[in-house]
Amino acid sequence: MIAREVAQRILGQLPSQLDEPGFVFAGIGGAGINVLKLVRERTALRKLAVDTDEYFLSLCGCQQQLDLSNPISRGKGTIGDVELGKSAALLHKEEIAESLEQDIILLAAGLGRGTGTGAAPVVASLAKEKGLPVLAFLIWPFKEERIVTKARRGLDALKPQCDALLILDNNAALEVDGVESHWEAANVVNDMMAHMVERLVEKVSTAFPFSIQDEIVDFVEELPAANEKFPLKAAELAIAPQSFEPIAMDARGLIELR
Ligand SMILES: Nc1nc2c(ncn2[C@@H]2O[C@H](COP(=O)(O)OP(=O)(O)OP(=O)(O)O)[C@@H](O)[C@H]2O)c(=O)[nH]1
Ligand SMILES: [Mg+2]
Repeated sequence: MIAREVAQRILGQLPSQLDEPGFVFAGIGGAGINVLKLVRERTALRKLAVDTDEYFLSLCGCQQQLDLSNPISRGKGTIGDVELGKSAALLHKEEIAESLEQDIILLAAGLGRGTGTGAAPVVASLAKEKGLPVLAFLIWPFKEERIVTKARRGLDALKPQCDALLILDNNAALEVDGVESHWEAANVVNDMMAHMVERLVEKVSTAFPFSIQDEIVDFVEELPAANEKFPLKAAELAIAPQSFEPIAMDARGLIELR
């Protein structure tokens, strides 16, 4: 049911005359870019790395980069300041909008610090202004970071700008067998998210134009299975704020969102 709704929302926004849908995958901030780096090159999408951290961007190896650092963070990232992340993105609105020349926009960001949390809603809203479907792949922070309030606010800002949101929880990854550190948990999440992005793009691109709706439905329905394979406890999918209805992939790990 939800899967079909996601598919319809996305399809409803694609132009009727389309050869094959093109994807942009924007990794925003450190976590988003780490996921972006893992998506295999043969995946049919255009990668875009967006950050306020000049040094991190210079190391990411991504061909297309948007450096939001000037003048606001002077190259150094926002050090957790969400308002700074937002202002940096607003100051680079035109460049961001120009870089979103595709049919479907995928975003990845970690919530709770400055750049991903502040800039992702701006990127999503610019895509929406162009009438493009936006799917956000988000990472929920570790409890120990004590940034849940900021993460939640970021999520609230993003929800109205996205057609679908999928959240993977770093805390859940800590409980995966064999994971012994926060670093390893973060990597489990990154791998799983990169895999999901690849899978979605592959499915939609191969099916087009015949059964794109079925493929998106399939992708959403497949998530619990993917979750079993990568035994994360919480992954959620939500559609639009009005009908925000998290699906618990595993009830034990459901993130409290309200
Ligand atoms: N799974 C995973 N989580 C990460 C990773 N890096 C950071 N995080 C999480 O994502 C949250 C946001 O961190 P970053 O993406 O580094 O922050 P940012 O958006 O670059 O913001 P600033 O550096 O403050 O400007 C963190 O609080 C972590 O919980 C990563 O590689 N993998
Ligand atoms: Mg950063």
